[in-house]
Amino acid sequence: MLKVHGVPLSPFVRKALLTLEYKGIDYDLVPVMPASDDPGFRAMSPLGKIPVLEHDGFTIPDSSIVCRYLDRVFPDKPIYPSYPALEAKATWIEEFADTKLMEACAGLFQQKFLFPKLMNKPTDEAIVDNILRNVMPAALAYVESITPESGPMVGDHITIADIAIVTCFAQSQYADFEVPSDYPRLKAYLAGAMANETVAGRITSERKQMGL
Ligand SMILES: N[C@@H](CCC(=O)N[C@@H](CS)C(=O)NCC(=O)O)C(=O)O
Repeated sequence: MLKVHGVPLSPFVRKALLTLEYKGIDYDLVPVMPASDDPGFRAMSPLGKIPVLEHDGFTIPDSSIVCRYLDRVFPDKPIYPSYPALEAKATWIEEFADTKLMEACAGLFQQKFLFPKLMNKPTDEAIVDNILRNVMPAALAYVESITPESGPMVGDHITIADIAIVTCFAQSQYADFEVPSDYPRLKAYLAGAMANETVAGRITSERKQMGL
């Protein structure tokens, strides 16, 4: 059985799980905390990051590499377009989501949910303020500018761009962050994306797994 090492509330683990579930591939989730110093985990993930994929004795870390590997090994319902310009666009959006958008969304999650609700640590309001004033608006403005009037982010079917964007906003939902109405295309896109069967199912499962 294919295994994913990580925890369900990690947005990068969620990216891999959404890919597996969208494609209908069975897997086991092996619980490992981020930055775990377990030697077996470090051998698979030298940077100490989750997720790690384990498949047929082969292991590989990093959600982007994992998702691309899964798309090659399980080509049904492809998530990387075959047309080069669309593939480049989808992987660029994945990169933007994994970096700038994630900084904003995961930062809010950490300060407003993880620390106060799961780790008994105080929220740093200065960090929250900086995210809301500076980091988030710039990220939202860019995503709004590339969001189509309707349909998926790139081309005519779900791609890694949708999966990478959705996992970010699934993260910021835990911090009760709502996209303001100044970003109407993104807001409409997210309403549809969050209602998608795979996405809604994943969020329900992770909440249940975490007892939330
Ligand atoms: N580029 C990596 C990022 C993964 C990542 O940052 N995972 C976080 C958890 S959400 C982690 O394991 N952090 C531990 C650390 O940075 O030490 C990917 O796409 O998988």
